[in-house]
Amino acid sequence: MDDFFNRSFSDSDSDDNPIYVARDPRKDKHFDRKQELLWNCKGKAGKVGQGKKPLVIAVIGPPGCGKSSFLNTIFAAFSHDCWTEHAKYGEFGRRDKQVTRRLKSFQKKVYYTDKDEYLLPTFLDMTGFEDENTPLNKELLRIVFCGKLGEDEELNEVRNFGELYGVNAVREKYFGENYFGIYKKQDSKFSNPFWKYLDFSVILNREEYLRVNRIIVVCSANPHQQLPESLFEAVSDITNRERDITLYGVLTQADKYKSRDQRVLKREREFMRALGIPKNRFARIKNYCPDIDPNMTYEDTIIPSLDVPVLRLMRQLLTAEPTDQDYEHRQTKNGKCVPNLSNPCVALIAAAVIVALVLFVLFVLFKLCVLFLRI
Ligand SMILES: Nc1nc2c(ncn2[C@@H]2O[C@H](COP(=O)(O)OP(=O)(O)OP(=O)(O)O)[C@@H](O)[C@H]2O)c(=O)[nH]1
Ligand SMILES: [Mg+2]
Repeated sequence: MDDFFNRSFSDSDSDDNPIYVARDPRKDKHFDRKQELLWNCKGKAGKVGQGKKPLVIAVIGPPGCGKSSFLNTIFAAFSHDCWTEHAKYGEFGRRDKQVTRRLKSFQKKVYYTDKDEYLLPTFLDMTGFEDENTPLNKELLRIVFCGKLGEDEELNEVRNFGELYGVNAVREKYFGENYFGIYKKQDSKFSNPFWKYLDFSVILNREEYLRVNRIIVVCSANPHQQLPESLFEAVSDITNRERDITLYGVLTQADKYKSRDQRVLKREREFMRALGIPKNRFARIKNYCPDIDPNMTYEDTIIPSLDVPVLRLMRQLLTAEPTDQDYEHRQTKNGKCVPNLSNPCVALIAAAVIVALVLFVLFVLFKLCVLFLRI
């Protein structure tokens, strides 16, 4: 097949850097830089057996800003062959419904095809957050960051629950230590009044699913859209006060504006200021999307020029932090990875094994004594 360059780019507004889509990505001038950054990322992520766990990265932001598209762009950046729609994306607002409604996690094995032992992160995609700094919205953020929302669960259901029973009920349901209780369902499916009284749901203290280590806040670069500053306030509040999580920021739809567009530059500054993040934790990016390449050639290839800014951000994001602890393992002085006995669970198992061994030795001694006494 011809290896010509498909000179396709956004027909909207303007673009000072047209996106070239090469059928053979090795012919793209950004190809070598992409490979270099990929190695940097893998080096930072580390390998299995080094006392680390894969990071959990949550991608959050207002509805329809390009969160799922951004995740697919990250996966393409980690790939050598082509873009794939792992996270479902689409046009927001058709039926006033968000495209992503349930929490979806993407582990390395889902998006990465190489057979190596690098600890590439697990990413979380979810529904967009409302632009509110209310106690309920903060509680929803806390639930996500502390890993209390499980796979395929809907954040909007938690919101509805909170609106019905109040924020304290949400807190108790998701964080209540040793809290076991029942609450009466409002929407009982039984018409018989007797059964209605028995239709309760049990509230249990929730297991931790995927505790978040890093957050990427995504927003559109569109300068005509209001920045969700109340949401940013709530996010900063929770990450500073409740948990020590590092925030990163991404503005999508960079393809629609000139890189020196003053309105977008102003938005960038306001975005970073509102989130309290420095420039090295920020990226303005172009997602893989039909606006970039209407023929969607990227279903058969990758576009290194889109991957490079994403991998630069990933390299920063994968840099180890003191809070990235693996509670199940620790590293010895000579670099070995051994179970961490300060973890209550591992300590309990270790104690049980020791007790079993002692009992076994006592039993053998007892048997030997009996044998000697008989002789
Ligand atoms: N031109 C352009 N369009 C984009 C970009 N990123 C996303 N889009 C488009 O924006 C629309 C929404 O993208 P999604 O990725 O579904 O957004 P989302 O934030 O996941 O949406 P919800 O899950 O509904 O909250 C889609 O039509 C995308 O093609 C981008 O960088 N440039
Ligand atoms: Mg989505």
